[in-house]
Amino acid sequence: MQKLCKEKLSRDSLETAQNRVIDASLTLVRENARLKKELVHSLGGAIATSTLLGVPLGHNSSFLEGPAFAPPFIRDAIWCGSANSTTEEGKDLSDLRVLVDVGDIPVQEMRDCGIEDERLMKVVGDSVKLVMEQDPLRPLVLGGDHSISYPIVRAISEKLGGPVDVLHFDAHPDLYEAFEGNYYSHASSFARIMEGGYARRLLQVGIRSINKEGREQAKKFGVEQFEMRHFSKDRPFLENLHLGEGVKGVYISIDVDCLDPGYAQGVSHYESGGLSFRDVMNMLMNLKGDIVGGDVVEYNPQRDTADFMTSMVAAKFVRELAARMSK
Ligand SMILES: [Mn+2]
Repeated sequence: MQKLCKEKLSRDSLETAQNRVIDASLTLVRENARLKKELVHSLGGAIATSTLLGVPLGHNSSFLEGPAFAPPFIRDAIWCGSANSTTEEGKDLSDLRVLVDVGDIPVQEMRDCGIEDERLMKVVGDSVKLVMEQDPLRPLVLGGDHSISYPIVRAISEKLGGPVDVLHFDAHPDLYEAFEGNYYSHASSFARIMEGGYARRLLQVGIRSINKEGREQAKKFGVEQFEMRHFSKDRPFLENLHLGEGVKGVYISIDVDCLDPGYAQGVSHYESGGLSFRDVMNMLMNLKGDIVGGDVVEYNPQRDTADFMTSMVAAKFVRELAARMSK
């Protein structure tokens, strides 16, 4: 931003121009969401319609930034002709009452304008709120690195007027106070969520890369961590979860690296000894609770196999989560 200022524009006129770009981005989300809501109503309405919102943001990753390119790959895979549009429990994703899409936030374009993280994260949250304003739409966000879960959960909690319960699938707890000095790091998003009071309970499942700080932060925030080394013992509990009672509902965050890398090579952080896709599905399918939003993050197409197999894995998470959220 300083560079842009020095070259051509005063700080004030730059900020005015940046705000116009932000407004244009929010207007596109708002109008898309409004149209999709009208279409859902014209089909007889729904109680909850899963709404895809892409956040192509990868610069808060500590290792590789490929998740910035993920949303279009996941969309392609959702609608890939090799599969049909019916989910495992029989929902038809081509029914707009089940699933709609409001497109991507132009993250890179905003960064090119010198818009920095504090405002960028607010745009992510404001976009989520614009989706929620069009009842029955509920946000299902395509990442992006995991830093985006913070503004999403913050926005949902602010919009609903209280905390939610968060079910978080990941190899990593993402609880660093500020990873490598980055307050918005993808490794710190759940510290931000907990210190903000946006979650009552945070359940982390699939954890197998955790150090002293991760355990101390979990203790400090009262996080319920379910480590892979105890998974066979925890499985009966995790396959019978009832969350969101007495708060504003349940939020589900799926980091694709919760899976063993044998199931999902297209991620930035390979950590062996992870969950199978079916393990996650068993927990999701049996979960009782009102799902108010979710994300699927950390898919990295730049690390995927030549035929983009992991895009199909991320897409199946999205498809099945969309089916669970919609009603
Ligand atoms: Mn992770």
